[in-house]
Amino acid sequence: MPDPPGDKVLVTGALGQIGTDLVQALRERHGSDAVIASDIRESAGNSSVEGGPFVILDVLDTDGISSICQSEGVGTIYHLAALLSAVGERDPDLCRRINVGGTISVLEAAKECNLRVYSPSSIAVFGPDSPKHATQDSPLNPTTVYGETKVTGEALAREYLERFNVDTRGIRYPGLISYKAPAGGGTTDYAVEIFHAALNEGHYQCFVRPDTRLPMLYIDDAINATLSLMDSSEDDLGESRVGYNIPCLSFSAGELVDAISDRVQGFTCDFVPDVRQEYADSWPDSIDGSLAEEEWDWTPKYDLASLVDEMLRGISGR
Ligand code: NAD
Ligand code: AKB
Repeated sequence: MPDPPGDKVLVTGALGQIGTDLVQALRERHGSDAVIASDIRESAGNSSVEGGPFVILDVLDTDGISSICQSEGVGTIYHLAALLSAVGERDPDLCRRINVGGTISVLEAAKECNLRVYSPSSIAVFGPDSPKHATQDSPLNPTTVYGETKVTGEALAREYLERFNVDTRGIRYPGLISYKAPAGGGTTDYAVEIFHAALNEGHYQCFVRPDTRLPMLYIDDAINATLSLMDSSEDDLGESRVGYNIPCLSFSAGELVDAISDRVQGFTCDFVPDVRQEYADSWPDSIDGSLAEEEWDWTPKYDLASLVDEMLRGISGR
């Protein structure tokens, strides 16, 4: 294996919901110039990402990824470029091309340049045959194309680790809740949109039923878990390192509405389920993250009340 070209960090899909917060956190740790944000679209208006180097990069372009890593001295890629469930189910071929093809491109570049790779998975790897409280080893038979691409992503990461010794790691993120960037077209987007609607319009039309319960996490906890996994010694990580369940919250859309109503006077919500209800129903209500807790000692800080407080504070700029 050659030495990695350097110790800088490249983030793909950096303008998305997670990238916007992750790039900022990585720049606080490593310095602005050491973190190269990239996306397929222009960065205009994304102040978190604009505080340092940014390049246009299509994640399907393996040579482009290798060339940036070599010329800029990159040692680690955080691979966030993907299509999420709602957008992905509308165009399954494109979803497969970007999610699976993009992951292969990144892993090929990592093999060539000896890079470390963080590639997130999702609770969407589970399907209707998994228990409602899904464990690390519950069956992975998703009914969404998005979920299939995430199962394949974990398999690819495992293959590159075992066959080519590429240091690959990943977390099965639950629905993530943040305010710095809009949610990117997933089923759990209602849990983000609702806060903006509550403060701006006083009303939200929710696209899942009030009893829809899903695993969720506040973004600061998700970023913290990501950095904590990447900081862990390889010796501590077992076979699940490419797709850890992590400890997280579990609440229904109705409970979220109640928590917001307690804090935003006059807020109302009605429920008009659409096709995304089907995707949500195919996923677990909660997940068991005890393996992540045991292997790399991680637990979340935010509960539903503090998450709601932070979201309302962040959006209203208090
Ligand atoms: P997002 O949709 O907000 O952002 C994805 C970014 O990828 C976008 O900025 C988009 O422009 C970019 N992109 C799309 N096609 C590209 C291409 N060909 N080349 C380069 N960039 C491209 O997604 P996110 O919420 O930030 O999610 C990041 C990762 O985390 C994804 O793998 C997603 O599956 C996973 N994840 C997210 C959540 C969540 O709740 N946000 C939950 C589970 C897993
Ligand atoms: C989505 O809803 O598609 C994502 C996810 C849980 O993977 N937020």
